[in-house]
This record gives sequence, structure tokens and C-alpha cells, in this order.
Amino acid sequence: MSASSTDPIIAIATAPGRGGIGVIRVSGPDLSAWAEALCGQALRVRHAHYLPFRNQQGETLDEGLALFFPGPHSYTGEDVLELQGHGGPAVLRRVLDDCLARGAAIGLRLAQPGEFTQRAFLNERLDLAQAEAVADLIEASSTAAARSAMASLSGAFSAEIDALSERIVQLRMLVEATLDFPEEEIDFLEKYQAAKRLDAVTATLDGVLRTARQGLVLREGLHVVLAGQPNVGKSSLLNALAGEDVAIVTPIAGTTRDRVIQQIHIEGIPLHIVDTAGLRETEDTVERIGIERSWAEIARAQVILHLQDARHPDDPLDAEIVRRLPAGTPVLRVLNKVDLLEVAAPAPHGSSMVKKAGPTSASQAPSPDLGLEFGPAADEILRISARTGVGLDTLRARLLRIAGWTPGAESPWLARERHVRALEDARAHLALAREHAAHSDQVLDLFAEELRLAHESLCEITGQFTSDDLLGVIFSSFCIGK
Ligand SMILES: Nc1nc2c(ncn2[C@@H]2O[C@H](COP(=O)(O)OP(=O)(O)O)[C@@H](O)[C@H]2O)c(=O)[nH]1
Ligand SMILES: [Mg+2]
Repeated sequence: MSASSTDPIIAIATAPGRGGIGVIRVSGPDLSAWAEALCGQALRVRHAHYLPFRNQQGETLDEGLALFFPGPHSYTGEDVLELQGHGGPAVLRRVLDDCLARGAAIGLRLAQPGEFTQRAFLNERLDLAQAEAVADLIEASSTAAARSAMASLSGAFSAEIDALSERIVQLRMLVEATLDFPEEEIDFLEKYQAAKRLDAVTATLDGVLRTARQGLVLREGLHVVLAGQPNVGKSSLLNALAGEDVAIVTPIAGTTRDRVIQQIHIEGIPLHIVDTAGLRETEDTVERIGIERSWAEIARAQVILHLQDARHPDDPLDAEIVRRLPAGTPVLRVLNKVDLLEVAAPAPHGSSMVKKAGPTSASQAPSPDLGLEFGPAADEILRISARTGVGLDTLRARLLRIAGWTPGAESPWLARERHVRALEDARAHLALAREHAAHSDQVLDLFAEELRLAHESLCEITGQFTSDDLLGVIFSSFCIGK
């Protein structure tokens, strides 16, 4: 952030719009005299004062509570004044403008997004992972995500990282002490069982990484694209998964012309489902543009649901679509409209799959193979009916598994992409250290260097080592007033 990090700052902290209460928050290094002048009375610390909010001309703008939290025992670590008045945009704006006018002398300015929390971080009230959890808690779209964000905020994730860091530091200290006394270097690795200790740290880190990946899924969800020929039931499937009519469904091929995105939750995991225009050759200009967009969505997908009509599973046009799907993206082949199939000619395999789906499917009773294996088997086929709902539970369970979510598994804290990347970096450095340890004592300095780099990667998570750029990126995505 460009502006000075010690200017007094002010913002409306409650959401825009109308509400029972609206809160204005001020933070700065030394606010007590100014706050008393503003409120027209001495403020007892951490005490709710009911008073009129008057402007400089003596007009009462609002009335409500004033609370003063002296630093360092406040959210930001600085002096904080909170004014709790009525939650209307105009009344809050008047109080805010008056505060700004009367704060000009002390350099009071509007806060930037996330600036209160950034100060909390700079003043060591929160570490970086906790500060991120503040934003994640506010943004959480499901109960599960909110619960995990709160755990991160209270420091559960940071504690795991700190414990790992501590063990790496201890090992480093041993190595570096040995480096200072070269004659001892020869038997260092054996004497301190360095390799064994390193293996134990690595095993712990692997566990943290696994949990972090789960936490990432919970935060980010999965980008699923419905692709297939016109009329196979893509829009119907979106509606069935969403539980409401978000996309237009008609028997007319070419109904969906532009993509429709809908967020749904399965066991608290957000899935971003994209319905696309059916893939076919067409003379219609608008439809053709829609189909180009379909292919663009398919290229961006994390999972592709290739929907087909169960009555024509071997349609050569589908083979053509499969040929054009991007390599490396998991594809679930889904045969829709099995309800029609059963009436016409019951297929022995189809009906057994259909039977499996139901309230007691894999989403509730974890089957033994719901483990670490991600991604579908290449030839797996799901049979569903978007109309009757048959097979949808199995489909939901498969999507969760592809997302890397183990049903019923704990996600004790929420994680971000950058956390997972830092853990993977740390893991890679530990693996290199292990190689050095396996080869010879002559490379003790390389061993030590890899431990140092692993430690540094972990410190990026909690923010002991971070660039201003990274802080800018993280805090600018916060809302104003937080
Ligand atoms: N019987 C039956 N009809 C379906 C099913 N899914 C979709 N349909 C019908 O197939 C037609 C095309 O569906 P739509 O969702 O618009 O297909 P899209 O073009 O792939 O988006 C509509 O008349 C739907 O009612 C299903 O599972 N069973
Ligand atoms: Mg459609």
C-alpha cells in the first residue's frame, strides 16, 4: 500500500445498504485526545458510551454508542474508536464526513480495503495466515467453510506451521553448529540421527499438506463444465444440481446460447457449474459464438462432464467431441435420460448402476476406495436421469472425489493456493536435504541450505518473510472497513 501505514484511518465497517446498526471505525497511533474532542466527553476505555454524534456546528447527526480501545489491546494494535449508530447510508455518510473534516488536523484519511487488518498484521496482532482467514471467514459461502475459516483465524493452521518450523530450526541449529566445527562433520548425520529426524518432519509436513489441500478445496471449490451435444440434458442437469431453474430447458436443440454459471454446494464444497451451448455444426451466427464460448469454457474447466444421451451411447459425434477435449483435464462421461432407456429396453448394466444410486450412495457411506486416488478412471461411465434424479447422488460423490475431497474427512482449517504452494516448496526442499543426507557427510552445507529454504517457505505462510507486493495483493482483496 502506498499511503503511510501510520496515518489515522477511518471507514464504515458495516456492509453498504440499510441495517439496524452501522459502525464507523477509526484507527490510529494516538487517538485519545481527538476521540474525546469528537465525542464531547472523556471516554472510559473499553466502555460503551451512549451519546449524540454532533457535528462541528452542534447539529446532532445521529446518536449511538462510542467505544474506545486503546492500543495495543485493540483489533489493529493501535488506538481504535468505534461509533455505532443507525445503519443507513446517508446517516453514516454524514457522520463519516464530519469525522473526516474534524480529523484533517491529525491527517485522518479513508482506509483502503483490508487496511485495518493489515495493521493488525504489521502490529503482530495476527499472523498472515490468520489475517487471510479474516477475509475467508467473511467470504465463506457455507457453514463448513465458515467453521474452517474460524479455526484458521484462531490460529490452528498457524500453530501447525509454527510447530513444523520449530523442528526444522532445531535440526538446522545442529547442522550449523557442526559446520562451525568441521572435525565433527564426518559423523554428524549418524550422531544426531539427522536422516531419521528429517523423515519424521517430512511425514508431519505431508499430513499438513494433505489437510491444506482439503482446506483449499473447501475455499475454492471446483470449476465444472457441462459439455455435450445439444438436447442431451445439460441445462436440465444444471437445474437438477442447483435445485432451481437457472437455465432454460426446451426440447429445441440450440436453446442454450450463452454460458450459465451457477454455484452449488455439495457437503459444503462450492462447485461452480457452467452450462454451455451444445456442441454441433451450425449456420446460426449467435449459436456459433455460443459454441466458441463453450470450447473456451471447456479449456478452462477443472472437470468436464461430458453428457450424452443414454439411448445413443456410441454416437460418432460424441467420439468427435471426446477427440477435441483437452488432454489432462478429468472427464466424467455421463449418460443422461436413463428413464427413457428403462421404458424402451432395460439395459442390464444400466439398471445395476441405477440401483446403486440413492440416499445411501457413496456420498454417505464412504466406500473403501474413497482415498487418495484423485481423478476418474478413464473408462468410467455414470448413468443418470436429470428428470427423475436417478444417479445424481453418485454423480455428486464422484465430483467431490475428483475435487480431492474425502467425504466426512475433517478440514480443520481453510487454506489458500499460496499456502499449498509454500508447503509443496518446503516439501521439495526437505526431499533435497534427504538426498544430501543419504549420499555423504561431505555435503553438510547443502543439507543445511535446503533446511534453511524449507524453513523460509513455511515462514511465507505465516508472514515472517513476505514482500510488500504479496501483502498488497492479499489485503487489497479485502472489503473496505475490515
Ligand atoms: N426423459 C428425460 N428427458 C430429459 C432428461 N434431461 C433432459 N430431458 C429433456 O431433454 C430436452 C433437452 O434438455 P436440455 O436440458 O435443454 O438439453 P441441453 O440442450 O443439453 O441443455 C428437454 O425437453 C428436457 O426436458 C432426462 O433425464 N430424461
Ligand atoms: Mg441447454
